[in-house]
Amino acid sequence: EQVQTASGTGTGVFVGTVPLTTTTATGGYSLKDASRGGQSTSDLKNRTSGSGTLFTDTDNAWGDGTAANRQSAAVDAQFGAAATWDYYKNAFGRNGIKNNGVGATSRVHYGRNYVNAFWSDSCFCMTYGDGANNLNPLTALDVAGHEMTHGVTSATAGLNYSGESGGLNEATSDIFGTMVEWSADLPADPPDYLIGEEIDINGDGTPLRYLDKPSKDGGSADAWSSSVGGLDVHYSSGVGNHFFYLLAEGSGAKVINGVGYNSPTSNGSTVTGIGRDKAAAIWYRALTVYFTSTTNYKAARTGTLSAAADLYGAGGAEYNAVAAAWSGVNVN
Ligand code: ASN
Ligand code: ZN
Ligand code: CA
Repeated sequence: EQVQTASGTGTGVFVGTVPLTTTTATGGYSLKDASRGGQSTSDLKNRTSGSGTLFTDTDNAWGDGTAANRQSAAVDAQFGAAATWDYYKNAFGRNGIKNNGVGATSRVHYGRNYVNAFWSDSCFCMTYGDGANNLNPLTALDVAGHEMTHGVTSATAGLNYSGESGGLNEATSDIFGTMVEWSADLPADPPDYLIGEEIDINGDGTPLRYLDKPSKDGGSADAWSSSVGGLDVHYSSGVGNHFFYLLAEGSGAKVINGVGYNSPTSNGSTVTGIGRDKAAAIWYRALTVYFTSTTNYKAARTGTLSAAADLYGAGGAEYNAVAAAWSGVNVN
């Protein structure tokens, strides 16, 4: 049977109005993207298991921007999966999470009042709760990129999800979730170095995490210490997130897209950034060539230096910036 792709439009809770590649189905369309490995989104209908029901629509105009419309969160999830697919393809030539052309599925409306989202290797899927009051879904673009990147990490370095390797696993998801947001560059979600700022999970406008100064979340580490491996992986990730911000943007204060950042180094040194695209390329090469399941922060320094040497030359400006950024988070 021939798959007929169609050009739809969706209005998500967070992504605004965006194009969606869909599939013609009996009586209309299904939310499945044959141009990106068959990625699709299904409705769990507040259950916590099963593959849910594939979203369908009669006119190929999906969602209305409100969380009360069941399709709106699905638009966010489906667009997030597409943007993440496109980021890995365009930046690194990676053809899906496993680099085999196969797309992942997304499930929305998991349980009730569930304030989280997660990746699962076993279903090769991302799952999103509807958050507080069941009307605040966790489907922001950086979160979609974060969750899907857990699949990439699992398919490559396989960083164990505890101790320092767990912090590196989480940082990898925050770094590429951020890169997905920058690559999509949506008017409805201007890119930044914050995670989950669109969700307002704390009810006071603050994001889940800050890459420039991770301790602003009240728990994350700004720099390495011998106790960092004992923290929750969403806090030990701060060392890697702060390294990435310093490498991309440099130390000190600046305003980007109207958001103020201030990123002091732990040793008082000044770091000059090399830009986020080069910083991401170095992290991606380290993840896919040098990191293993047991890589710790000291080994991440070595691996990213090797990656920088491969890509830009040993002893060049990029290589030296990697060394300086790690020293700026006390990884020596
Ligand atoms: N949203 C969380 C994450 O992806 C779920 C978890 O704790 N693993 O990190
Ligand atoms: Zn995560
Ligand atoms: Ca963000």
